[in-house]
Parts: sequence; structure tokens; C-alpha cells
Amino acid sequence: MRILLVNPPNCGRSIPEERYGITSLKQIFRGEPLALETLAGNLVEHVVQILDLKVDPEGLQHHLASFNPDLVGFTAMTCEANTVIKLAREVRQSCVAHIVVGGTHASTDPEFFNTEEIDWIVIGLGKQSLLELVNALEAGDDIAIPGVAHSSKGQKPLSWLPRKFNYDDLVNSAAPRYDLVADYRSQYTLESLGLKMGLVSSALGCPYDCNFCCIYPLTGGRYLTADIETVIRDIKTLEQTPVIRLVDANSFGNPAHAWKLADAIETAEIEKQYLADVRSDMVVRHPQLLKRWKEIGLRAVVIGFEEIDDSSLSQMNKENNAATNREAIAILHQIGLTIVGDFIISPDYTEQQFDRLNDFVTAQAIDLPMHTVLTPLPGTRLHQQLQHQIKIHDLDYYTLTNAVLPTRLNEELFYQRYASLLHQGHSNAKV
Ligand code: B12
Ligand code: SF4
Repeated sequence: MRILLVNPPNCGRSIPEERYGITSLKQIFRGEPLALETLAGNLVEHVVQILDLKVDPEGLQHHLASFNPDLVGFTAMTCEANTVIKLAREVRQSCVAHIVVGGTHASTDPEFFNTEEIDWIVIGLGKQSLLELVNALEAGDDIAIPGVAHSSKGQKPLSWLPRKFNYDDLVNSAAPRYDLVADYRSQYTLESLGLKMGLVSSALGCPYDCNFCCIYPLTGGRYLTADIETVIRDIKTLEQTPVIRLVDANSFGNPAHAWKLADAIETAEIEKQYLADVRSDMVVRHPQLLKRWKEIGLRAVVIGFEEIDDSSLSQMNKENNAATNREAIAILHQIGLTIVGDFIISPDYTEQQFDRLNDFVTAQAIDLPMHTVLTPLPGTRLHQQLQHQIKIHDLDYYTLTNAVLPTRLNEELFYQRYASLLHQGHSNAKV
């Protein structure tokens, strides 16, 4: 089969820009579409192309005409879901390809894609599911693949066989097709350092279940670590990229695996810098592991501190507390690792809460604070809890930089305070 895998363009809309002319909250994000490279790696018997519309926003028609695909697969986060439906409509009008969607939004809210434009929806990890789907479509078999739903074009609710994700779904032996984005690679940079950055996955899923987080359905709550050799293989393949972002939702979640990986990186004499997302309680429990990773190139850690008081953390089911966050910050400063701190601003924030957060970030010397707005993403428990309060349902605004819930402060003031928090954080940034 001829398969075109499509990364949607940078999209999403910005209330602060549209209503108040505050442009600084809208950001352009680029990074290689690792999900698509990963899927392509397991489709060895097929001819695959990747189209990254974040780099080449006008490229769809040209690719459809020149490649003439039998199947077009889209990946989509929530803020990309509307755009993917529009793109799928374009594909439908231009060719007879099967249209498949997978990724975060398909996994958390599959019913959203039960529309005329979509034929198949892949829920959760897709490497093995997509291969099974492609082979069944090619063979003309009846299709009943766990983790894959057939769109009824909105005629009836979706039904599908659940998939129990396990190591077979990682298909470690099939390497990501990093080569398929060679033409785009110069665009995948870490802006703050102007360095080329490559993405590598060393673990998928997360055993925690924070109420705002959409990671759980990707693996059904399981934490799956990739074979050490495959992680080394992938890092080595990205030979031209000095910076590697481990894209795991929860890196080093299995400390024994993380130690082995550090040793393997050293043995392989790989000299690169790494960024990883870690939990603060892991830092406190395993400071030596962080020191070890610093020795082999870890430069920065991204930590979801989320909130600065225990009651908010407990409401989020973060299974962590403010004292541990502060202890982790102290340890990371001592080791000399850059701290990228994720904080979630509730639309309920008062001016005093903005002040307190700003004071915390300054006092704790968070090197690069990243602030998002608490967003009830479809498919999360937060969404179930707050769905009746949501005032903006258009998913284009689910970029985590818009308040889709009512703000306690006057809305313009809320965004001014948010913008100034980000501005202050970024002007003091030390990365
Ligand atoms: C790398 C990354 C990016 C990169 C690259 C993504 C890309 N497509 O270009 C960049 C920097 C561009 C990016 C941008 C953004 N991101 Co981002 N990103 C990630 C990150 C860290 C890793 C994703 C990844 O590569 N994982 C590894 C791959 C192998 O796993 P996977 O993506 O889950 O793919 C598997 C399955 O989902 C499935 N699958 C995926 N796609 C498809 C397609 C088909 C056809 C099939 C069959 C299966 C399938 O199969 C894959 C293999 O098993 C995740 C967090 C995380 N750890 O998951 C956030 C995450 C996906 N991003 C998120 C967000 C919110 C954003 C932004 C809005 C920015 C922001 N405020 O954080 C922007 C949006 C850009 C835009 N359109 O405007 C959220 C999404 C929440 C949601 N429900 O939408 C996440 C979950 C992080 C979070 N904060 O919670 N992101
Ligand atoms: S926010 Fe982090 S720790 Fe919580 S469930 Fe999501 S990935 Fe896991």
C-alpha cells in the first residue's frame, strides 16, 4: 500500500489575541512528528511518506497528486482535531484513499472522529494496530482489530474491541523512520539555543492519573519502557542533532531502566545533550540518578509542578506535594540542571494568586517557567467534573493557553496577568 502520514499544521486559536490584541501567548511549535516516524517504521512492506504541514503548510494537494496514496493517516492533538477533519474532507474530495486518524485526541475522545470524513480511528498506541489495519484492508479481510474503531460516519456510536497495551505494541525492533523527514529536519530546532533537536522515546504511558492529563488512555495507564538497545539505536540514528528530547510523558519512571540507559549511553560514547520530563518525587527519591544523567549529558529537566499548594495538587490527584516540589528544586539546583517548570493557572485565579505564583517562580529560581491555563481536555476526569461549566467548546481553543472555563477575574485582566507572568519568566530565563 501507498501510505501518506500527515502531521497537521500549527493551529489553534487565541482568545487573548482575538479579543484583546495580546499576541505573546500564541506560540509556534515545531518538532519532528515522532508518532508518524514510529508508525512508518513498522510498515516495512509498504511505501510510506510523511508530510509535515507544520513545516510545509500548503503541501497537502501536491502530495496527494504526486504520491496518490491508498491510505492517509493523520495524527491529532485536541487543538488540531477540527483542522484534521477539514484536511480529511480535502483528501476525500481529491482521492479514494482510506482515511485513518490516531494520536492523543483520537485516544481520549474517539467519538469526535465518528464523522463522514474519517474511516478508521486508532485508539491508543498505534504501531501494531495500524499495521494490522493496513494488512487487513489490503487483504480485504473483515476487520475486527483491538484498538481500532470503524467510523459509522456518525450514524451510530462507535464500538470497538479494547486493546490491552503491552510490549508487543511498542514493536521495539522496528526503528522510527527518521529519514522520512530529512527535508524538514533543519526546521526542528530548540529555539532558545538555536540547536537542532531530535525526539526519542524511551518510555510510553504513565502509571499516575492526574485529573487534567490525557496520557492515561494511550496505554490504558500502563508504563512501558523501550528496550535499552533500541533507545541507543534511535539516539545514534539522530547523528546530526546535538540535543535529544526524550518525549516520554514520565522519563525515568522506572529508575532501574534509567540507570541502565545512562550506562549504555556512556558505553556507546554518545556525546549529546538531553532534555527529559520527570516527576519531582522521583528527583527526591533518586538524586544520584539525576547526577548520573548529568554526567552523561542531561542538560534540563521539565517538571510538572502544576500548582504551589497542597490542596490544589491534591485536587488534581497529582499524588505529590509542595514540599517535595521545593526539595526537588533544591536538589536540581545543587546538581546544576536547568529546571523547566510547568505550572497550571486556574481560570479561577485571583490577582493575589498570580502574585504568589510569580513570587514562587522568582524565589525558587525556576530557570524557564512554562505556564498553561487549566483546560478540561475531553476524555479526562477534569472534563467529566467541569463539563457543565465549560463556556468554549470549539476545540481550536484547546491549546492550553486559553481559558475555556469562566475566569474569576475580568477576562482581559486575566490574560494581561497571564501574559506578564510568561513575559517575566521568559525574560529571566536561563536555559
Ligand atoms: C513531541 C510533542 C510535541 C511536538 C511534536 C508534535 C507533532 N505532532 O508535531 C510539538 C513541539 C510540535 C508539540 C506541540 C504542541 N503540543 Co505537544 N507533545 C509532544 C509530546 C511531548 C510527545 C508526543 C510524542 O511524540 N510521543 C511519542 C509518540 C511515539 O507517541 P504518541 O504521540 O502517543 O503516538 C502513538 C499513539 O498516540 C498513536 N498515534 C499517534 N498519531 C497517530 C496517527 C495515526 C494515523 C495512528 C494510526 C496512530 C497514531 O500511535 C503512536 C505510536 O504508538 C506530548 C506529551 C507526551 N509525552 O505524549 C505532547 C502533547 C501531545 N502536546 C500537547 C500540547 C497541548 C501541545 C501544544 C498545544 C502546545 C502546548 N501548549 O503544550 C502544541 C500544539 C501544536 C499546534 N498544532 O499548534 C499535549 C496534548 C494535549 C491534548 N489532548 O491535545 C501533550 C499530551 C502534552 C501535554 N501537555 O499534556 N508537541
Ligand atoms: S501529568 Fe505527568 S505524572 Fe500526571 S498522569 Fe500525566 S504524565 Fe503522569
